[in-house]
Amino acid sequence: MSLRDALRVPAAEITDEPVYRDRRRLLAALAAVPGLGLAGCGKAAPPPPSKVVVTPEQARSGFRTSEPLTRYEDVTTYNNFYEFGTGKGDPSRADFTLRLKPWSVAVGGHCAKPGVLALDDLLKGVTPEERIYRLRCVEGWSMVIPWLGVPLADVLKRFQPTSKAKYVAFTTLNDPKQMPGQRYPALEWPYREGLRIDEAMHPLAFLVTGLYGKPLPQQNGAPLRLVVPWKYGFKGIKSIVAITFVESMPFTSWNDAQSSEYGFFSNVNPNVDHPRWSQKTERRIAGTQSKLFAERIPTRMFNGYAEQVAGLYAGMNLRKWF
Ligand SMILES: Nc1nc2c(c(=O)[nH]1)N[C@H]1C(S)=C(S)[C@@H](COP(=O)(O)O)O[C@H]1N2
Ligand SMILES: [Mo]
Repeated sequence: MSLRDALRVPAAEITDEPVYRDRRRLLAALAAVPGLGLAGCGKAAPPPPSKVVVTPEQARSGFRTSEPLTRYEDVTTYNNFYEFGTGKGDPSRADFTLRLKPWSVAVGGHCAKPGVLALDDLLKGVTPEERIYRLRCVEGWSMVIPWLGVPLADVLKRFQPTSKAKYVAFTTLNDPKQMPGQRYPALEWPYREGLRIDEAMHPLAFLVTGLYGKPLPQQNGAPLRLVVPWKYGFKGIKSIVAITFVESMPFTSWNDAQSSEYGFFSNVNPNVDHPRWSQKTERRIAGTQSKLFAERIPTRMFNGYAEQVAGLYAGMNLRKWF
């Protein structure tokens, strides 16, 4: 059985060979956990499954969608990661300069149990999951990606944030030797992002260690990145080295670069255009659709996750707090 089959068979649908299939799924999940050394070494990635099977429960939670997946080859060659160049093809063409081991994450600020943890320890005991999320970039393209990772809340709770922790700030590695694009002032380095604490604790907020059952490639934010599926893609900060509980709205890179164009919240919203382009539609790069000519589809409020997240913003003017 191929990995692609393993990924498309939800546990509930398994009727034959249950042990074998479960093991394949587990291996795929574990491959994303650093330190376990189960990474698929250099083998070509599988093509996307033609149809992903999603249980009603998974659909209700937003954890999986049955929309056609974006091909592995597109997910890993059409990237935004300015630390490795500003062109879409730059990050995947870059040398492998990131030193992934050891990798540690400093968790601190307003919490009872701050610490600097090796990545393995940060994730220890938290069960890895596969989530199939839509990713909508503020530039107007989108993908559907099977991520591997853990709910952000499960990790954050262990540090026991205090009542002063109103926001969570995230920081990317700052080292021009490992990230050659940092020699150029494309953004103010290190890349920084942030969430309000209730957003960070939402079950859809995901800390990602892999995709398509394999460890995260450097260009997708190895070894640890954030994915917040109802927000524009730039909130999904890559190669995280620090997580800090803070009391006031933190500095975020794109908001600082151009606050009239990139808000702190950056929830996907087809009714609030970017000053220089419409956000009503998007080019969906998925299935057989190529990057250049992908079909335009309507953009959905909160990227289609309104049912799950609209409550976080009840009473807020989303034109003001864009
Ligand atoms: N550190 C860092 N994180 C980043 C970026 C970046 O340039 N640097 N780009 C962001 C943007 S604009 C998008 S759309 C997503 C793209 O993720 P992907 O390349 O895995 O699709 O990563 C986000 N995270
Ligand atoms: Mo983006």
